[in-house]
Amino acid sequence: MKETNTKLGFGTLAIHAGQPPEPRTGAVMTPIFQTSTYAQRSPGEHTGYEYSRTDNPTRTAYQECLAALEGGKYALAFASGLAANDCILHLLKPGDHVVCGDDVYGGTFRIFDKVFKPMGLEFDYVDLTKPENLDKAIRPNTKLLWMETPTNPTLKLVDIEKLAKIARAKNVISAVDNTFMSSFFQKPLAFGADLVVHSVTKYMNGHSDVVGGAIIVNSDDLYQRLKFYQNAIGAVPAPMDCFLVMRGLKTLHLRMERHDQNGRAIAAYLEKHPKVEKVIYPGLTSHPQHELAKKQMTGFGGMITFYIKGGLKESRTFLESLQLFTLAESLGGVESLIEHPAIMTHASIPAETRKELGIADNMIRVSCGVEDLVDLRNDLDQAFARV
Ligand code: P1T
Repeated sequence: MKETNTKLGFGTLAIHAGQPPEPRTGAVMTPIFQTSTYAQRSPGEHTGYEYSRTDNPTRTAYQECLAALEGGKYALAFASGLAANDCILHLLKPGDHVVCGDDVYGGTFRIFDKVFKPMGLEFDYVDLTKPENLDKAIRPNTKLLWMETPTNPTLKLVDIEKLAKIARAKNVISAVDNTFMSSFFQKPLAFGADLVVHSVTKYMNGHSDVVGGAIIVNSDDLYQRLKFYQNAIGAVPAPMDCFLVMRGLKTLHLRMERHDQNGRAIAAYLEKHPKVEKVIYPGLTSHPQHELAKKQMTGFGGMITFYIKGGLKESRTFLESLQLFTLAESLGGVESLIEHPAIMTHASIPAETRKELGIADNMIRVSCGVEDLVDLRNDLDQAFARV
């Protein structure tokens, strides 16, 4: 494909967007331009590339692919999901106010609370499942609305369209962390959000071998400001990591379909299991926002949170007994992962807040991989039998 035609289907874009054959050699795969700098003909006369913190051809191709998949005009890539968050927060200045959902990844809360709050930014954590709470929380100095949907780890949803509309009417920039759905199952820009942010470490790369982040944006002005910070702060991904995530993206549509199939089946299995107290999965009719899930997502994905009957002892025995599911932080890889949010991913959330949100000792978070369903179910069966 010579130029990216965004009318093409998702799978076609995933494989081709930003990646025409390399013009000199015809190499079908985008080369890893492992260079920090670029020769200039005369001072200031160059090919468009000067220094790899500012731009690198492998990153350019990867960013074009990210933008096409999210249905956005521009994408910016970062060395981690949190580096992408950091870049967005630099749009604000001391005294500005942020409204954030009350359940977000522990590291997102930590960068807000421990890095930007001491620098003079103000934060309110609000239950955004009720859009009227946003109306109440917006103040004259509110500049940013931060949504994560589904949330990590309680899988609550927020109505992106309604919230982005409220924010826009008050000149508040709206950002959606789309990590759990990936660009395949949810398109926040189409619902009116200004910014989409991803930890590409998860589904987008999908192979648990890269840490990375991305921002996708339509507005020329926001893009220019964010691009300035991307270069000025410098938390950019290495060319090799750009190549790896771009390779991962080529199968995003195929992987997400299987994550979704396994997610639905395992959620249904858990819901019937006598040793399970409760299951949270947007695809179950028992999820309080199942209708919203059907409206703004085109699949339900592979993330499931459940409460095992009992407490920490039962959780530990279950987690230690699994053979196929790996007990590890992170999610969204081809291999199934499982973890204990209270002790692992959400330890940086204050204990009292964890309690309010239901991040209890018997809560377990599952990232269903793309293995054979029967093997995953057998593994869960044998681990439950030991509890
Ligand atoms: O780990 P990093 O690439 O910096 O991304 C941070 C991040 C941002 N947003 C969401 C929704 C996330 O889940 C994460 C990272 N989360 C985990 C490592 C985890 O196990 O939940």
